[in-house]
Amino acid sequence: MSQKTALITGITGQDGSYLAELLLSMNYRVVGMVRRTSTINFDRIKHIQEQVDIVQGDLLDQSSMMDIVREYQPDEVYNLAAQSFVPTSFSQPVLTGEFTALGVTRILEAIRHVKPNTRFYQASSSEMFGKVQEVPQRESTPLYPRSPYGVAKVYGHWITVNYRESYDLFACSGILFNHESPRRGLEFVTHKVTHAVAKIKLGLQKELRMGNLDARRDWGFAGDYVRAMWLMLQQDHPDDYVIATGETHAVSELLDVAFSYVGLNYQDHVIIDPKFYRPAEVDLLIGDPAKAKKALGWEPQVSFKVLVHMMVDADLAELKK
Ligand code: NAP
Ligand code: F7E
Repeated sequence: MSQKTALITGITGQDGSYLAELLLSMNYRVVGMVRRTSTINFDRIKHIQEQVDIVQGDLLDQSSMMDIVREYQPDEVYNLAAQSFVPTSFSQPVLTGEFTALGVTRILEAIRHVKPNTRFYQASSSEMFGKVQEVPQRESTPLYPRSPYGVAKVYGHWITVNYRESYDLFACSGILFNHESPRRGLEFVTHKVTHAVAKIKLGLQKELRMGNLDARRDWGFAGDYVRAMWLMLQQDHPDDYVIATGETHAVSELLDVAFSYVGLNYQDHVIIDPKFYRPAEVDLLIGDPAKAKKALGWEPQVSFKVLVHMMVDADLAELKK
Protein backbone atom coordinates (compact mmCIF):
# COMPACT_ATOMS: atom_id res chain seq x y z
CA MET A 1 0.00 0.00 0.00
CA SER A 2 1.33 3.47 -0.82
CA GLN A 3 2.33 5.75 2.03
CA LYS A 4 -0.46 7.98 3.36
CA THR A 5 0.03 11.67 4.01
CA ALA A 6 -1.52 13.37 7.05
CA LEU A 7 -1.61 17.11 7.67
CA ILE A 8 -1.78 18.16 11.33
CA THR A 9 -2.63 21.74 12.23
CA GLY A 10 -1.47 22.47 15.78
CA ILE A 11 1.39 19.95 15.64
CA THR A 12 3.33 21.96 18.27
CA GLY A 13 0.50 21.50 20.81
CA GLN A 14 -0.07 18.66 23.27
CA ASP A 15 -2.30 16.54 21.01
CA GLY A 16 -0.41 17.36 17.82
CA SER A 17 2.78 15.90 19.25
CA TYR A 18 1.13 12.63 20.37
CA LEU A 19 -0.78 12.29 17.10
CA ALA A 20 2.38 12.88 15.04
CA GLU A 21 4.15 10.10 16.99
CA LEU A 22 1.23 7.73 16.42
CA LEU A 23 1.04 8.43 12.68
CA LEU A 24 4.80 8.12 12.22
CA SER A 25 4.68 4.74 13.97
CA MET A 26 2.17 3.69 11.28
CA ASN A 27 4.45 4.87 8.48
CA TYR A 28 2.51 8.01 7.54
CA ARG A 29 4.18 10.98 5.93
CA VAL A 30 3.38 13.66 8.53
CA VAL A 31 3.09 17.30 7.53
CA GLY A 32 2.83 19.71 10.45
CA MET A 33 1.48 23.21 9.99
CA VAL A 34 3.02 25.84 12.26
CA ARG A 35 2.36 29.56 12.43
CA ARG A 36 5.17 32.07 12.12
CA THR A 37 6.57 33.22 15.48
CA SER A 38 9.63 35.33 16.25
CA THR A 39 10.99 32.56 18.46
CA ILE A 40 10.49 28.95 17.43
CA ASN A 41 8.99 26.70 20.09
CA PHE A 42 9.10 23.07 18.98
CA ASP A 43 9.67 21.64 22.48
CA ARG A 44 6.96 19.01 22.19
CA ILE A 45 8.10 17.74 18.79
CA LYS A 46 11.86 18.19 18.95
CA HIS A 47 12.38 14.40 19.26
CA ILE A 48 10.54 13.77 15.95
CA GLN A 49 11.29 17.01 14.13
CA GLU A 50 13.56 15.32 11.60
CA GLN A 51 10.80 12.88 10.66
CA VAL A 52 8.04 15.41 9.90
CA ASP A 53 7.64 18.07 7.21
CA ILE A 54 7.11 21.41 8.90
CA VAL A 55 5.22 23.95 6.83
CA GLN A 56 4.21 27.50 7.68
CA GLY A 57 0.53 28.43 7.64
CA ASP A 58 -2.05 30.12 9.79
CA LEU A 59 -5.70 29.42 10.51
CA LEU A 60 -6.30 33.14 9.94
CA ASP A 61 -4.98 32.97 6.39
CA GLN A 62 -7.12 31.27 3.74
CA SER A 63 -4.52 31.23 0.99
CA SER A 64 -1.92 29.53 3.20
CA MET A 65 -4.37 26.71 3.89
CA MET A 66 -5.15 26.35 0.16
CA ASP A 67 -1.46 26.28 -0.75
CA ILE A 68 -0.63 23.60 1.85
CA VAL A 69 -3.44 21.30 0.73
CA ARG A 70 -2.45 21.83 -2.92
CA GLU A 71 1.23 21.16 -2.29
CA TYR A 72 0.99 18.13 0.04
CA GLN A 73 -2.28 16.54 -1.20
CA PRO A 74 -3.06 15.06 2.25
CA ASP A 75 -5.16 11.91 2.58
CA GLU A 76 -6.12 13.00 6.09
CA VAL A 77 -6.27 16.41 7.79
CA TYR A 78 -6.42 16.70 11.58
CA ASN A 79 -7.47 20.20 12.61
CA LEU A 80 -6.05 20.50 16.12
CA ALA A 81 -4.98 24.15 16.00
CA ALA A 82 -7.02 26.53 18.15
CA GLN A 83 -6.88 29.14 20.88
CA SER A 84 -7.63 26.44 23.45
CA PHE A 85 -7.49 28.10 26.90
CA VAL A 86 -10.95 28.98 28.21
CA PRO A 87 -9.97 32.06 30.34
CA THR A 88 -8.15 33.60 27.35
CA SER A 89 -11.33 33.20 25.34
CA PHE A 90 -13.03 35.63 27.77
CA SER A 91 -10.24 38.20 27.44
CA GLN A 92 -9.73 37.68 23.66
CA PRO A 93 -13.18 36.62 22.41
CA VAL A 94 -12.85 37.92 18.86
CA LEU A 95 -9.46 36.34 18.23
CA THR A 96 -10.74 33.07 19.71
CA GLY A 97 -13.64 33.17 17.26
CA GLU A 98 -11.30 33.83 14.33
CA PHE A 99 -8.97 30.91 15.21
CA THR A 100 -11.24 28.39 16.83
CA ALA A 101 -14.45 28.96 14.87
CA LEU A 102 -13.76 30.53 11.45
CA GLY A 103 -10.41 28.72 11.17
CA VAL A 104 -12.38 25.51 10.72
CA THR A 105 -14.27 26.92 7.75
CA ARG A 106 -11.04 28.10 6.16
CA ILE A 107 -9.55 24.64 6.24
CA LEU A 108 -12.79 23.00 5.11
CA GLU A 109 -12.92 25.44 2.19
CA ALA A 110 -9.35 24.52 1.26
CA ILE A 111 -10.27 20.83 1.24
CA ARG A 112 -13.52 21.38 -0.67
CA HIS A 113 -11.85 23.39 -3.43
CA VAL A 114 -8.51 21.63 -3.67
CA LYS A 115 -8.86 17.98 -2.64
CA PRO A 116 -12.41 17.02 -1.66
CA ASN A 117 -11.61 13.35 -1.05
CA THR A 118 -9.39 14.29 1.92
CA ARG A 119 -10.64 12.88 5.22
CA PHE A 120 -11.08 15.59 7.86
CA TYR A 121 -10.99 15.48 11.67
CA GLN A 122 -12.25 18.44 13.73
CA ALA A 123 -11.12 18.77 17.35
CA SER A 124 -14.45 19.48 19.03
CA SER A 125 -14.78 19.73 22.78
CA SER A 126 -16.87 18.80 25.80
CA GLU A 127 -16.90 22.55 26.53
CA MET A 128 -19.74 22.63 23.97
CA PHE A 129 -21.97 20.92 26.58
CA GLY A 130 -21.23 23.71 29.10
CA LYS A 131 -24.31 24.01 31.30
CA VAL A 132 -25.11 20.37 30.79
CA GLN A 133 -28.57 19.40 29.59
CA GLU A 134 -28.08 15.68 30.23
CA VAL A 135 -25.86 13.47 32.44
CA PRO A 136 -23.76 11.79 31.14
CA GLN A 137 -23.18 13.74 27.92
CA ARG A 138 -23.41 11.87 24.63
CA GLU A 139 -23.42 12.75 20.91
CA SER A 140 -27.14 13.68 21.01
CA THR A 141 -26.97 15.87 24.15
CA PRO A 142 -28.07 19.46 23.36
CA LEU A 143 -25.21 21.98 23.39
CA TYR A 144 -25.10 24.94 25.84
CA PRO A 145 -21.60 26.50 25.78
CA ARG A 146 -20.51 28.73 28.66
CA SER A 147 -17.49 30.58 27.24
CA PRO A 148 -16.44 32.24 23.97
CA TYR A 149 -14.22 29.17 23.50
CA GLY A 150 -17.19 26.83 23.89
CA VAL A 151 -19.27 28.96 21.52
CA ALA A 152 -16.46 28.91 18.93
CA LYS A 153 -16.20 25.12 19.20
CA VAL A 154 -19.96 24.80 18.65
CA TYR A 155 -19.48 26.71 15.39
CA GLY A 156 -16.56 24.43 14.43
CA HIS A 157 -18.62 21.34 15.19
CA TRP A 158 -21.64 22.40 13.17
CA ILE A 159 -19.67 23.70 10.19
CA THR A 160 -17.98 20.28 10.06
CA VAL A 161 -21.38 18.54 10.08
CA ASN A 162 -22.65 21.04 7.52
CA TYR A 163 -19.78 20.46 5.05
CA ARG A 164 -20.29 16.71 5.42
CA GLU A 165 -23.99 17.05 4.61
CA SER A 166 -23.68 19.81 1.98
CA TYR A 167 -20.61 18.68 0.02
CA ASP A 168 -20.33 15.01 0.99
CA LEU A 169 -16.92 15.53 2.60
CA PHE A 170 -15.56 12.78 4.84
CA ALA A 171 -15.63 15.10 7.85
CA CYS A 172 -15.73 13.88 11.47
CA SER A 173 -16.13 15.78 14.71
CA GLY A 174 -14.49 14.23 17.77
CA ILE A 175 -16.13 15.58 20.92
CA LEU A 176 -13.23 15.05 23.28
CA PHE A 177 -13.46 15.52 27.02
CA ASN A 178 -10.46 16.92 28.94
CA HIS A 179 -7.28 15.00 28.23
CA GLU A 180 -3.94 15.63 29.84
CA SER A 181 -0.33 14.49 29.88
CA PRO A 182 3.12 15.69 30.92
CA ARG A 183 2.99 17.77 27.69
CA ARG A 184 -0.12 19.70 28.78
CA GLY A 185 0.26 23.50 28.87
CA LEU A 186 1.14 24.69 32.39
CA GLU A 187 -1.90 26.99 32.60
CA PHE A 188 -4.41 24.09 32.53
CA VAL A 189 -5.48 22.89 35.96
CA THR A 190 -3.96 19.38 35.93
CA HIS A 191 -0.50 20.50 34.95
CA LYS A 192 -0.68 23.62 37.10
CA VAL A 193 -1.36 21.34 40.07
CA THR A 194 1.19 18.59 39.34
CA HIS A 195 3.93 21.11 38.58
CA ALA A 196 3.21 22.98 41.82
CA VAL A 197 3.19 19.71 43.78
CA ALA A 198 6.63 18.85 42.40
CA LYS A 199 7.96 22.33 43.22
CA ILE A 200 6.52 22.28 46.74
CA LYS A 201 7.95 18.80 47.32
CA LEU A 202 11.38 20.02 46.21
CA GLY A 203 11.15 23.11 48.41
CA LEU A 204 10.96 25.51 45.44
CA GLN A 205 7.45 26.84 46.18
CA LYS A 206 5.18 27.06 49.25
CA GLU A 207 1.64 27.87 48.17
CA LEU A 208 -0.63 27.25 45.22
CA ARG A 209 -3.34 29.75 44.26
CA MET A 210 -6.42 28.13 42.73
CA GLY A 211 -9.94 28.93 41.52
CA ASN A 212 -13.10 26.83 41.77
CA LEU A 213 -12.31 23.50 43.46
CA ASP A 214 -15.86 22.16 43.04
CA ALA A 215 -15.79 21.99 39.22
CA ARG A 216 -15.89 18.41 37.96
CA ARG A 217 -14.22 17.09 34.83
CA ASP A 218 -13.88 13.79 32.96
CA TRP A 219 -10.08 13.61 32.65
CA GLY A 220 -8.25 11.12 30.39
CA PHE A 221 -4.76 10.65 28.93
CA ALA A 222 -3.95 12.49 25.67
CA GLY A 223 -2.00 9.49 24.29
CA ASP A 224 -5.21 7.43 24.42
CA TYR A 225 -7.32 10.16 22.85
CA VAL A 226 -5.26 10.73 19.68
CA ARG A 227 -5.79 7.04 18.83
CA ALA A 228 -9.53 7.76 18.74
CA MET A 229 -8.95 10.63 16.27
CA TRP A 230 -7.16 8.30 13.87
CA LEU A 231 -9.79 5.55 14.26
CA MET A 232 -12.58 7.97 13.28
CA LEU A 233 -10.92 8.59 9.91
CA GLN A 234 -10.49 4.85 9.18
CA GLN A 235 -14.23 4.06 9.24
CA ASP A 236 -16.43 3.43 6.18
CA HIS A 237 -18.56 6.51 6.94
CA PRO A 238 -17.84 9.86 8.61
CA ASP A 239 -19.54 10.45 11.96
CA ASP A 240 -19.24 12.27 15.30
CA TYR A 241 -18.07 10.61 18.51
CA VAL A 242 -17.79 11.44 22.20
CA ILE A 243 -14.39 10.44 23.58
CA ALA A 244 -14.28 10.28 27.37
CA THR A 245 -13.54 7.97 30.29
CA GLY A 246 -17.08 7.95 31.76
CA GLU A 247 -15.73 9.06 35.18
CA THR A 248 -15.87 12.49 36.76
CA HIS A 249 -13.65 14.01 39.46
CA ALA A 250 -13.70 17.35 41.27
CA VAL A 251 -10.69 19.70 41.13
CA SER A 252 -10.40 19.07 44.90
CA GLU A 253 -9.93 15.33 44.17
CA LEU A 254 -7.21 16.19 41.65
CA LEU A 255 -5.46 18.18 44.39
CA ASP A 256 -5.86 15.34 46.87
CA VAL A 257 -4.49 12.66 44.52
CA ALA A 258 -1.53 14.81 43.43
CA PHE A 259 -0.47 16.11 46.87
CA SER A 260 -0.98 12.83 48.72
CA TYR A 261 1.15 11.02 46.10
CA VAL A 262 4.20 12.87 47.48
CA GLY A 263 3.06 12.66 51.11
CA LEU A 264 1.58 16.18 51.38
CA ASN A 265 -1.85 17.54 52.36
CA TYR A 266 -3.20 20.01 49.79
CA GLN A 267 -5.10 21.95 52.47
CA ASP A 268 -1.75 23.07 53.91
CA HIS A 269 -0.74 24.72 50.62
CA VAL A 270 -3.78 25.76 48.54
CA ILE A 271 -5.15 29.30 48.69
CA ILE A 272 -8.37 30.23 46.91
CA ASP A 273 -7.88 33.25 44.65
CA PRO A 274 -10.97 34.76 42.98
CA LYS A 275 -8.70 35.76 40.06
CA PHE A 276 -8.97 32.17 38.82
CA TYR A 277 -12.78 32.08 38.82
CA ARG A 278 -14.44 32.35 35.41
CA PRO A 279 -17.29 34.69 34.43
CA ALA A 280 -19.36 31.57 33.70
CA GLU A 281 -18.31 28.09 34.85
CA VAL A 282 -18.87 24.60 33.50
CA ASP A 283 -19.73 22.76 36.71
CA LEU A 284 -19.96 19.13 35.70
CA LEU A 285 -18.68 17.14 32.75
CA ILE A 286 -18.94 13.39 32.38
CA GLY A 287 -18.98 11.74 28.98
CA ASP A 288 -20.57 8.55 27.71
CA PRO A 289 -18.08 6.96 25.27
CA ALA A 290 -20.38 3.98 24.45
CA LYS A 291 -20.67 4.84 20.74
CA ALA A 292 -16.87 5.07 20.32
CA LYS A 293 -16.44 1.79 22.15
CA LYS A 294 -18.97 0.02 19.95
CA ALA A 295 -18.13 1.56 16.55
CA LEU A 296 -14.39 2.23 16.90
CA GLY A 297 -13.42 -0.39 19.47
CA TRP A 298 -11.88 2.50 21.44
CA GLU A 299 -11.38 2.44 25.20
CA PRO A 300 -9.13 4.52 27.45
CA GLN A 301 -6.12 2.70 28.91
CA VAL A 302 -4.91 5.13 31.58
CA SER A 303 -6.92 5.78 34.77
CA PHE A 304 -7.28 9.17 36.48
CA LYS A 305 -4.95 8.22 39.33
CA VAL A 306 -2.26 6.80 37.03
CA LEU A 307 -2.51 9.93 34.87
CA VAL A 308 -2.01 12.30 37.82
CA HIS A 309 0.87 10.23 39.18
CA MET A 310 2.48 10.13 35.72
CA MET A 311 2.32 13.94 35.54
CA VAL A 312 3.74 14.45 39.05
CA ASP A 313 6.59 12.01 38.27
CA ALA A 314 7.38 13.81 35.02
CA ASP A 315 7.39 17.22 36.73
CA LEU A 316 9.65 15.96 39.54
CA ALA A 317 12.07 14.47 36.99
CA GLU A 318 12.10 17.67 34.92
CA LEU A 319 12.67 19.94 37.93
CA LYS A 320 15.47 17.76 39.29
CA LYS A 321 17.40 18.03 36.01
P1 NAP B 1 -2.76 23.23 22.60
O1 NAP B 1 -1.71 22.45 23.32
O2 NAP B 1 -3.19 24.55 23.12
O3 NAP B 1 -2.28 23.39 21.08
C1 NAP B 1 -2.91 24.28 20.20
C2 NAP B 1 -2.13 24.33 18.90
O4 NAP B 1 -2.79 25.26 18.01
C3 NAP B 1 -0.69 24.80 19.03
O5 NAP B 1 0.12 24.01 18.18
C4 NAP B 1 -0.76 26.23 18.51
O6 NAP B 1 0.44 26.69 17.95
C5 NAP B 1 -1.80 26.07 17.40
N1 NAP B 1 -2.40 27.33 16.95
C6 NAP B 1 -3.06 28.23 17.70
N2 NAP B 1 -3.49 29.23 16.94
C7 NAP B 1 -3.09 28.98 15.66
C8 NAP B 1 -3.22 29.65 14.40
N3 NAP B 1 -3.86 30.82 14.31
N4 NAP B 1 -2.70 29.07 13.29
C9 NAP B 1 -2.05 27.91 13.39
N5 NAP B 1 -1.88 27.23 14.54
C10 NAP B 1 -2.38 27.76 15.66
O7 NAP B 1 -4.10 22.33 22.47
P2 NAP B 1 -4.31 20.74 22.68
O8 NAP B 1 -4.60 20.50 24.11
O9 NAP B 1 -3.25 20.01 21.97
O10 NAP B 1 -5.69 20.54 21.92
C11 NAP B 1 -5.75 20.29 20.52
C12 NAP B 1 -7.11 20.67 19.99
O11 NAP B 1 -8.12 19.92 20.66
C13 NAP B 1 -7.48 22.14 20.19
O12 NAP B 1 -8.28 22.52 19.09
C14 NAP B 1 -8.33 22.13 21.45
O13 NAP B 1 -9.20 23.23 21.46
C15 NAP B 1 -9.05 20.82 21.28
N6 NAP B 1 -9.48 20.13 22.49
C16 NAP B 1 -8.58 19.91 23.50
C17 NAP B 1 -8.98 19.19 24.62
C18 NAP B 1 -8.01 18.90 25.74
O14 NAP B 1 -8.49 18.55 26.83
N7 NAP B 1 -6.70 18.98 25.51
C19 NAP B 1 -10.30 18.69 24.70
C20 NAP B 1 -11.15 18.92 23.63
C21 NAP B 1 -10.75 19.63 22.52
P3 NAP B 1 1.56 27.51 18.82
O15 NAP B 1 2.51 26.45 19.32
O16 NAP B 1 2.15 28.41 17.79
O17 NAP B 1 0.83 28.24 19.90
O1 F7E C 1 -9.94 23.90 33.85
C1 F7E C 1 -11.07 24.76 37.28
C2 F7E C 1 -11.63 25.59 36.14
O2 F7E C 1 -8.33 25.12 32.39
C3 F7E C 1 -10.62 22.81 34.39
C4 F7E C 1 -9.20 22.82 27.53
O3 F7E C 1 -8.30 21.86 27.04
O4 F7E C 1 -10.65 21.13 28.39
C5 F7E C 1 -9.91 22.28 28.75
O5 F7E C 1 -10.77 23.29 29.27
C6 F7E C 1 -11.46 23.24 35.59
C7 F7E C 1 -12.31 24.49 35.33
O6 F7E C 1 -9.64 23.15 31.47
C8 F7E C 1 -8.13 26.54 38.42
O7 F7E C 1 -12.51 26.61 36.63
C9 F7E C 1 -9.91 25.70 39.31
O8 F7E C 1 -13.61 24.26 35.86
O9 F7E C 1 -7.83 22.73 33.01
P1 F7E C 1 -8.83 23.75 32.68
P2 F7E C 1 -11.07 23.44 30.83
O10 F7E C 1 -11.50 24.83 31.04
O11 F7E C 1 -12.00 22.35 31.28
C10 F7E C 1 -11.65 21.33 27.38
C11 F7E C 1 -12.28 19.99 27.10
C12 F7E C 1 -11.13 22.03 26.20
O12 F7E C 1 -11.58 21.80 25.09
C13 F7E C 1 -10.20 23.16 26.43
O13 F7E C 1 -9.46 23.46 25.25
O14 F7E C 1 -10.58 23.59 36.65
N1 F7E C 1 -9.97 25.45 37.98
N2 F7E C 1 -8.79 26.38 39.61
C14 F7E C 1 -8.87 25.95 37.40
N3 F7E C 1 -8.47 25.94 36.11
C15 F7E C 1 -7.29 26.53 35.81
N4 F7E C 1 -6.85 26.51 34.52
N5 F7E C 1 -6.52 27.14 36.79
C16 F7E C 1 -6.90 27.17 38.11
O15 F7E C 1 -6.20 27.72 38.96
